[in-house]
Amino acid sequence: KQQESQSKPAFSLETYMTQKIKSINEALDAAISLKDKEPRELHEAMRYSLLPGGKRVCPLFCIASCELVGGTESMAMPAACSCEMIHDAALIQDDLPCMDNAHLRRRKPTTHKAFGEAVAILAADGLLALAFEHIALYTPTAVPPARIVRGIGELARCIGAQGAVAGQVFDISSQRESNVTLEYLEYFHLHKTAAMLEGTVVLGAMLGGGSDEEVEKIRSFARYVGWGFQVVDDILDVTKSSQELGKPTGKDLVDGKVTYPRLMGVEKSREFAEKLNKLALDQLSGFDTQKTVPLVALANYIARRQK
Ligand code: GRG
Repeated sequence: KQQESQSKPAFSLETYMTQKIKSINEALDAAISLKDKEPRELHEAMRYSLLPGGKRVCPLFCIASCELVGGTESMAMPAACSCEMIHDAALIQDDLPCMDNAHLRRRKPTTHKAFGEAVAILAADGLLALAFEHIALYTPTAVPPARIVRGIGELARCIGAQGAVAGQVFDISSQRESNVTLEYLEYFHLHKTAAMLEGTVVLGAMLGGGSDEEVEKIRSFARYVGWGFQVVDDILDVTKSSQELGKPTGKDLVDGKVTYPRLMGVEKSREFAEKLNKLALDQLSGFDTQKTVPLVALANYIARRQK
């Protein structure tokens, strides 16, 4: 009995996410305060796109992977905020009239609808630059500078012209392509969606002091999770309305978009998402099982989410 009462309570993803998201939102709020900031409208637009409403998937994974390899939340928090800044910069651009032309995101007008196109583009530039400034200046001194430099390099590579930017280019071309194959979908989702998550977790693991072998396992884990995220996203697009999902609405270009359910049907897509989740979890098999609990729970949440 005494032993039972002393044993650790079961892990609750809900409690974990609530606590971490609260800290992440507070850190983001502080990172982008409006105090003494000019031009005012630009900073308001940056804040507008950054503040609450999103699932905070990138920051959660960044912190969890840092903790998996023995690091702490505070070591990863500035980097976690930076990953959210980059994610939100990409969302601003993705919603622009020249891309998806979305009117609503996170149940609010998209940034270009609220602030105009020019300010929205500049707010995305501002967020992207601030992201790198923020990791460089605010990562605690407990993290050796060499880890920070390596992590920044990885993150930049994953979101750049060999990563998320390439994925976005392929996404746009796929809307004009009549013969989109599964291989093509895999390529652009690994770049467009998975690369951002890859950069996020690799950065977290590097800051936490993960060995090269650990970092590579976590990288591989993130690629499967990110890929699965997109498969589930495609399934939810056909099974739920945009309103229910709080997803961007008013998109011009999605109608002709090739998705997993279009190519393999909803049931097979669900099986495929489960398979990717299993492959993701397999990558964590060499780690201490206790320490993998948050990442495993986050991966299951991505694979089984309803929004
Ligand atoms: C690196 C700034 C930058 C740009 C790269 C525009 C672009 C080029 C890439 C687009 C990448 C993109 C928008 C991918 C979609 C990623 C995705 C899964 C979005 C939905 O994310 P959720 O559901 O959104 O996590 P919330 O609102 O919860 O944060």
